[in-house]
Amino acid sequence: MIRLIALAIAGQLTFANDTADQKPAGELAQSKPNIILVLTDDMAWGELGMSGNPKIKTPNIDRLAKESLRFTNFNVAPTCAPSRAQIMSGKHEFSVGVTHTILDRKDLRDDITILPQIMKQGGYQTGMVGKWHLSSRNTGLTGKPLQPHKRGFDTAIYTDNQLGRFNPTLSNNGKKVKYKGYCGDVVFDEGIKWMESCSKDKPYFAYLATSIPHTPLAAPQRFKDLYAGAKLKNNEKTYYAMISAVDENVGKLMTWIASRKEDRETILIFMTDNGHAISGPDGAGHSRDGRLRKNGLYNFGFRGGKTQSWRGATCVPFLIRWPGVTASNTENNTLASGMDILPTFAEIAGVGIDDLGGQGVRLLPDIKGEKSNVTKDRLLFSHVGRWNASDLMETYKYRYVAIFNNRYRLTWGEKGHAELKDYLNDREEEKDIASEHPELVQRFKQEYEKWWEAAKTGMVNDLHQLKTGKIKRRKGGD
Ligand SMILES: [Ca+2]
Repeated sequence: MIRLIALAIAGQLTFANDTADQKPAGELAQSKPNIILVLTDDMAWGELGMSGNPKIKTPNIDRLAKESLRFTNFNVAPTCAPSRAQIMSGKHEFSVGVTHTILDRKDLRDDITILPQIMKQGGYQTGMVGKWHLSSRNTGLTGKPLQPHKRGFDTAIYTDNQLGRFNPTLSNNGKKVKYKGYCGDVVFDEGIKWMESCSKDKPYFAYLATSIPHTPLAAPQRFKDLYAGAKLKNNEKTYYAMISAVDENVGKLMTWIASRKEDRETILIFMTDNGHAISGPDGAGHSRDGRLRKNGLYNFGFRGGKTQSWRGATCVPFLIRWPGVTASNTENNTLASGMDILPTFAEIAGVGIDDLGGQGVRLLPDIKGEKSNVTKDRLLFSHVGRWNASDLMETYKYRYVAIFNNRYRLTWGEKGHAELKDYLNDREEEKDIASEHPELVQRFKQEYEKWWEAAKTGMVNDLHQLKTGKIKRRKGGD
């Protein structure tokens, strides 16, 4: 449901007013739109000026937000590779083998059809630039390739994880190429170059995945200068400078889109891959129970950050601007997920897909302002994964876990008992109301038990390690 309201959360935006440019749904099919999906790494709602952050400078993303439909309850996984697995598969990351950001456990299982392959089926030209993080090994467990240019992207200019901050060397369809400049600029510049190289006879899908503002922290001086006088620590200034660098590139992209003369519309989506971080919750100022310390970075009032279980771990910006379809400066509070991107894009591309087993849901009705496909009883499951080794997964079953519907969230922290929060009315998830809703707690727990047993069957990389006895221990990761 679209609510035409002022952005009360920031108190800075004007009332939404233009629904007049919405097209009848039938016209959508006449010309498939281009799709540009911008994904940033490790920034959340709190890192936007429009969210009331008094220090950060993001004028272009703020402008895009005003021109967009904003999903206010859009949830991804609490870390990098798992969120990318959701986007690429339409399923929970555990169902497709991704239980960590390192080792073989970030390998997106090779026996499934992924997003760019679906877009190609729909006649799209497909390109990506940036951080892939779903393995660049030659083959997965069934012998199929894992690199993005062999999994549906016509062009993939990428690294498996972090891009070098300046003059990064990237794989261009498997060939190492050194690019000049700041990594944030490279992602957008090469993305624009690729889009300019596309035929106008067919739509394109461009996936631009920055690896910033994740650590290591580094930004061009002119962005650091924006924060010279700010009351922030040096690493925080650089973190915000990296976000301002992304912001400038988003502005550049918007200008480029406006300059194009094309018959088809271009959808622009901006989203992020996990909650609050530089690049973990500690760096942003959260304690292990998710509470923000007094000197922590602004987090939009949410509890928790990256790798944790509270809302600040998973609820991220999702802005979509589709001229003629989305009403500008509007909000949608549907309980949405990164898993929903694949079925939604498939519908836009006119591609029928296999049943996703009740995981990703088509959001096109929400985007068009029609009755949502997302049912009121939808439950989402968040689990940080990251067990030290595959043989320990059961001992991590209740560590940084959340089960949530569109109002209540049952969470486990690092250790301890479950707490139930009415997160819609208790933004900071302070009050445990489990004792007031024992039936709800019981139901959520039962659903979680079922979900966990089913999810384990999809953890192919962990299962393979257990079967072969080649248990790899964690050495680090992000
Ligand atoms: Ca991330």
